[in-house]
Amino acid sequence: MPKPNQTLGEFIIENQSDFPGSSGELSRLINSLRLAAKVVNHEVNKAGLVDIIGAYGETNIQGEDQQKLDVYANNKFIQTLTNREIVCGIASEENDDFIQIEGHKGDHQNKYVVLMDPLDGSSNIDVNVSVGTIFSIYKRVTPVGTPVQSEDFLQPGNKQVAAGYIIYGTSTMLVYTTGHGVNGFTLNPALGSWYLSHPDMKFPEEGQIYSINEGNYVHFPQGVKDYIKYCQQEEGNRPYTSRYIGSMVSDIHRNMIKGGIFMYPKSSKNSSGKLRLLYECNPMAFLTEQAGGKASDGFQRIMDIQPTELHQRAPFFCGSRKMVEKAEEFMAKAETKN
Ligand code: P6P
Repeated sequence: MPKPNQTLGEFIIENQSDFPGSSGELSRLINSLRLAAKVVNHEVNKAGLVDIIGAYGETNIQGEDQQKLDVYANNKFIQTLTNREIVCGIASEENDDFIQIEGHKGDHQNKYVVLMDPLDGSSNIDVNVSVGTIFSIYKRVTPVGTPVQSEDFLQPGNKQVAAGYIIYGTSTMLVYTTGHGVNGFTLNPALGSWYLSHPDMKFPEEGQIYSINEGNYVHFPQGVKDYIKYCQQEEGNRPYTSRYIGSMVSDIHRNMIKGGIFMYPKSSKNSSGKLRLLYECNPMAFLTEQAGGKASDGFQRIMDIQPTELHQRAPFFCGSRKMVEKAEEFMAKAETKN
């Protein structure tokens, strides 16, 4: 049972038995992510000091080449995961192909693969809006040797062994699941320690917040338009409140705490939506379901989709179970009319 103010390290040790047969690798993997998160957090929180750290493409006062923060974050997570001898491969939004991690024995024996969006919403950094890192962890399918994309990376979301996000907001939090519920840890930057601030997080079954970029309204499918109108009608506990930050981790984190639905549907502009299935939709869906919520593409469970490409996109409806079910009703109704 989670203990309030427990440190992340204590929590991982106490719950090691949750991962039978992992002999500690998965715990070490979570540990390496929390280390990288601290380093990235420090850099993200300096982002406003462009004059000191220098904008991308320039050199900072130490004469170092300034990297874009998403490139910086990507490099930090890859470097940390590589050094820890736990993963045999990493796929990232920042890299066209996955990265093979040979391991010190040069035999690719490491058991896990990680897929990540190292800094989602990075365009918000310049306007001081919170951003996030999203990660998804699978056990490799091929027994040993160089990982194979189709086998080890293109796994459906229902095979994830762990997933989580780091949100760099008014405080920095690591929220993750290993299939045994969702727990949130807040970083105390003075001590560099993460404390269990949100034990056993649960998505409220119902909510009154809907999150979608209504600027795309004219491009949405009829079912989405009908659901948005439903949210705005004066009836019962409606109209709902519209809240859209434009940073998915922040929008879903808020909705998980307060109740709500986040939608990035397909449109006549984006035929499969904008969000990436493997390292944005699937990890957020795993967390959402573990917290009692629901995540679909408007019709089918997101985590049941069999991926065919590393960077493929998917329409995304995620949040309070009853709200997602209502949106799916509108999608189905509009579909039958077509
Ligand atoms: P739009 C950020 O770029 C992101 O990938 C998600 O974090 C966010 O929900 C979405 O795109 C915002 O996209 O088209 O509404 O600006």
